[in-house]
Amino acid sequence: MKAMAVSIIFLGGTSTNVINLLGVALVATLGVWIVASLIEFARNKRRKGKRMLKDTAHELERILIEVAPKLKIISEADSSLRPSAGKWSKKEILGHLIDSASNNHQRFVRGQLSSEIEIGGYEQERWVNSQEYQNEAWANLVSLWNSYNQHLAHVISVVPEDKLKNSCFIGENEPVSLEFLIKDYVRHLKHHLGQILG
Ligand code: NI
Repeated sequence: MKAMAVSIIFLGGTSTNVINLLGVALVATLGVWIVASLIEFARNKRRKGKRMLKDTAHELERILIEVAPKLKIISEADSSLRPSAGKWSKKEILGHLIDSASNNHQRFVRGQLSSEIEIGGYEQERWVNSQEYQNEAWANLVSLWNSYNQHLAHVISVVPEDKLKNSCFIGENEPVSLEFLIKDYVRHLKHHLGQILG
């Protein structure tokens, strides 16, 4: 650029030419800088999204490895016990977590298919009652819950990071992002596991 400016002066250009040329150079440099910054910003955002997905999938896998053996040794009698009238037994809490897995499986997949989706909510008490988890074998529930979550950990790990901001309208609630749903799924799971193992 300096060489060009010098050559223009040499060819008889005025100082106005030089100032114009410097102006163009400045605008071009600024333009390049802005584009480079935007590309870097988008790259960082993608990296952050990818990291969140990998971390969440690993956390879920770690929970399964740690918790599944503890669940397996709980007896049929203990798992059926309701702490008080109207409170869920361990079987019913784990059943609720299976319902959460199956509903969130739908959300995690459908939530990738378009930037805005509507999905019905689920009535948690009625789902637990209508399936009579209380009358199902504990070992079967533990096995289903464990396998379903192994699959969900895989599903989470392969969500494209550019889908994380997709909006999901669930029932009558305010829309939430797919990213929120994924994080909230594991938070909810930990909460109920605490009730079973606490
Ligand atoms: Ni719950």
